[in-house]
Amino acid sequence: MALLPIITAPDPRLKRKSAPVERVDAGTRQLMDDMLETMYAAPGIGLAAPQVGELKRIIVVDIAREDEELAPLAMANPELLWVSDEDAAYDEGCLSLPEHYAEVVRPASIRLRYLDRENEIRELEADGLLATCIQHEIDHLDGVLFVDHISALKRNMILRKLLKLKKSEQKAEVGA
Ligand code: GNR
Ligand code: NI
Repeated sequence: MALLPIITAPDPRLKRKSAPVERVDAGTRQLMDDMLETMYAAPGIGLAAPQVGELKRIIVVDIAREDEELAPLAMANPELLWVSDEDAAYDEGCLSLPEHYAEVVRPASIRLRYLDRENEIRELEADGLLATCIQHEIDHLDGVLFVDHISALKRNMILRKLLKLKKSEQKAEVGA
């Protein structure tokens, strides 16, 4: 098990489209486990492989609260099969856009297909926070961040702040 560094915006790797996994092998399982460990440590309720620099279609999710048992989900090649006409709005955050939140509207319910940790094809129906989180993670696999769903004004405000933060951190590293 290993904690992986999480990439924050702006970073070109967060804008790329990730490649499908051919099959879930030992290496894929290791990455899934490391991503779960990294997600729990952050803490977060989801994590997509490109956020740790791996441009592969792999996501992990666990929306259980702290007082509930762990409910880890690890998926390769998640694919939406159906989305509801009904929408739901959630105040979303992202480990790659630290400390910024905005209301995002998405389909309220979804049905998806994916490969599980054992390389078995599975289907899942989700609504509520789980549906929101899975859609947020699949977006990452297509180079889309939650700020791409909000107004350009709010998006640019958040991205400008993160760019400033990154520049000041880089200066601090160099010791300037
Ligand atoms: O930890 C996270 N919380 C969250 C809250 C609302 C909607 C989506 C999320 S996902 C986020 C972790 C993350 O950045 N996953 O990519
Ligand atoms: Ni995210």
